[in-house]
Amino acid sequence: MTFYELYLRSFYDSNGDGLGDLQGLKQKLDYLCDLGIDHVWLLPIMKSPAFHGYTVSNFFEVNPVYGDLKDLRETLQEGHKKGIKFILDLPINHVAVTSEWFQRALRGEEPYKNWFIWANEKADLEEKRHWDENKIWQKIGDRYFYGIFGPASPDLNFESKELWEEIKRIFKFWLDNGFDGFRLDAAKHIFDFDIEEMRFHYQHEKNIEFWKEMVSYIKSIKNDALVISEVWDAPEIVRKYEGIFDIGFNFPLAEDLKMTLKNESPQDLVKTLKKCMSEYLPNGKVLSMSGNFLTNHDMTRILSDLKDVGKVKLGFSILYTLPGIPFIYYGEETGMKGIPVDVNFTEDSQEPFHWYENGFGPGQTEWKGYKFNPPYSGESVEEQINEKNSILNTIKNLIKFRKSNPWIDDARIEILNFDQNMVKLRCYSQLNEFIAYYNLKSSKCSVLLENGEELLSIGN
Ligand code: ACG
Repeated sequence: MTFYELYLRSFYDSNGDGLGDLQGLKQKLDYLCDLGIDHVWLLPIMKSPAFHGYTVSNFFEVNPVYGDLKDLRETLQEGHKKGIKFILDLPINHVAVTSEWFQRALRGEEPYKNWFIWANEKADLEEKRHWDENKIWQKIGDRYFYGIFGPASPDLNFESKELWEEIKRIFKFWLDNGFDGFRLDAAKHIFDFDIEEMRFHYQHEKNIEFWKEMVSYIKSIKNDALVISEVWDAPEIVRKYEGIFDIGFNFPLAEDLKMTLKNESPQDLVKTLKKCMSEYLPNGKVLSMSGNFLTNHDMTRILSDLKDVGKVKLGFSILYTLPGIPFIYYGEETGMKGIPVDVNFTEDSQEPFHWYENGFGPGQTEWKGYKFNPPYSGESVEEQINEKNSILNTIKNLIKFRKSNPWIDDARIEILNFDQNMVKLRCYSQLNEFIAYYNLKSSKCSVLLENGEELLSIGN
């Protein structure tokens, strides 16, 4: 499987309003096929007041700026014909303040008022979430609601079993409309609050119970539906969720790989790969597949982070030769740049995808002014497509290699040796194997091949 994380608003515009849309995606499916992509993770497309779509105002409606259900069904069908499957990002931990559910709750209507968490005298209104300085209680009128992701997104209260049934209807609705699975946003946050104590507290056991029921429901509707979880945490927490989902994003691997590339350190890569084998990609013991990636929409783009095209290419070379399921975030294949202000303001890592050298042309999206990716910055498809060594063509070749070797998804790895420049790795299954040489340094180095005869010079 080769995944592409796609942000519709920035992709391809079919009706000239500057915003990417579903018909635009349909027109550009061949671009994805040509890149070798067979799975698209579509960032949220439901009705939402927010550019990112993670605050949903109606779970049963396509955001009108992207089209309607007919456009969706047509696009998915066309993609299916071309061998592409689509995974919908479904953020169900919270809703938009503007959603009917929350508005009715504010009016005190049953059952909605019980679908949210309201502060009482026990609540510490100054309590902050554990990863930054943002408060967890949000003021509305003279009340406070619990909103771990900020004032625009009241958390749903999953103590209410009716809500579980409502969420199942949502999953069914999107499967019935042609999706092939889901990316489950904020999976560790469904139960992250202690109602008795009125404070933030992860309840992993309850999350697991919830997700087991949801996943089995999803599979009962479509038995080959793919379910991917986002649990952004340390390996010991991620491991608690092992086996419940088909794929779990491997955040620790992403962090370690980027550190390794920055440090140009073969020793670090060996450590990362060893960890891979024992901690986050345990050979032979994998219950959920490891979702391997370098960046996503919440993060600094890879070229802005590593600041070096050679390192980016090496990063993807490692990614596409490791067991697990490789994901690429749109625009990384052309070397787009972007640094979000922080995880709360991510526009700058979601800029319009560049089709044309001068930044204009049919289908080009323009919903946001370029901050990191101005025209003529060399990272458009138009500029890169015919340049043999462009990032685009390098990544295309890597994906082509990966697609023609699907056995790598659940292969094993073994570190053969390493020196001050390079790491030599064997990736193997019962029937197949290859040897990979990764030169971590910015300068070229020589490699003595297995047959002892040929000397290759690898690197940038
Ligand atoms: C998802 C989406 C994101 C979206 C939401 C909300 C959730 O990808 O685009 O925001 O729908 C936390 C959550 C994630 C969440 C990110 C943004 N991502 O857990 O679900 O925030 C620590 C915490 C993590 C935290 C991370 C953020 O543990 O929980 O993610 O920090 O940086 C080591 C540690 C690890 C630590 C990392 C990083 O690895 O082991 O624990 O993670 O270092 O320090 C969207 C918008 C937002 C909007 C929201 C409603 O983007 O702007 O507010 O929707």
